[in-house]
Amino acid sequence: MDDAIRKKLFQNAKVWVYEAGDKIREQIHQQFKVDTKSNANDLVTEVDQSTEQYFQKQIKSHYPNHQLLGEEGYGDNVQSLDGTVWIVDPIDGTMNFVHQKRNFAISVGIYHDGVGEIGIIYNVMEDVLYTAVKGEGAFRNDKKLDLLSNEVQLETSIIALNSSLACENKRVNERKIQQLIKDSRGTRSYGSAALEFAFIAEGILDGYITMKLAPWDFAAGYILLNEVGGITVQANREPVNLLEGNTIVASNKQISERLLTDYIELKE
Ligand code: 2AM
Ligand code: CA
Repeated sequence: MDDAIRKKLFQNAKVWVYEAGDKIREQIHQQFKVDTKSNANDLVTEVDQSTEQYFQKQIKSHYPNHQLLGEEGYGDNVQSLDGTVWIVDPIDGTMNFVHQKRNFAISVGIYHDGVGEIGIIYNVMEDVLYTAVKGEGAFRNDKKLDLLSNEVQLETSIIALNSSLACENKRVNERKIQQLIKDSRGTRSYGSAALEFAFIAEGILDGYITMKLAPWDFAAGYILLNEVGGITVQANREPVNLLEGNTIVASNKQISERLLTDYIELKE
């Protein structure tokens, strides 16, 4: 992608994310409708929907040739990553949004011909914006983030886990995950994949393992983590697939290898 085009795209995306954040903060203490999707704990609100519609309108009016892959279905039926594709989660961490009214993020990843160009994760209630532009590093607000250290050992690491990993009948061997809980310094579960990626990029978490994530959950985080030298792969060591669900291992290079070798055992 041409540098000037990428720069303008980044400016626009940032403005729209901030505007969407303003709208969410305006609505958060009002009554909003909460529905369920695939199961009783899979929540969606009018705010998720109106936020995605806002992105849809902005993207289509400024960039009619771009595609939008969005969680709430107001985008396109994206079948390939050819051209420019916006992968948007209007609210990542909807359960936190509903129950806690904090700890959720807007997540926007922009890909061109399959290459991650721009990643933006906005922690709406803390007003912290994480950004990454390919080849230019990652930022937390105006502060450039350091490259991840490969010195850190698993025994002194904090690893974020999606809690369903420790349950039986999942795709990974839960006993190995239980061992990881013992062997690492500590584990956390924040309930927003986008924020969990951002926290690794920031260096306040050392890794993240999670069951099936949708592309919009990690599209921005993947770009952010790339820019600080982090590794994001599927649990079977294959590259992530931005068009389907992935079981994800994200961390610095050294911890990534250790997690994949010692703690991830896939079930049939
Ligand atoms: P969401 O809030 O946008 O649904 C919580 O552990 C993380 O997993 C959140 O990022 C959440 O995103 C995501 N998540 C929750 N349910 C999911 C599902 N059924 N498929 C994929 N991701 C999910
Ligand atoms: Ca969401």
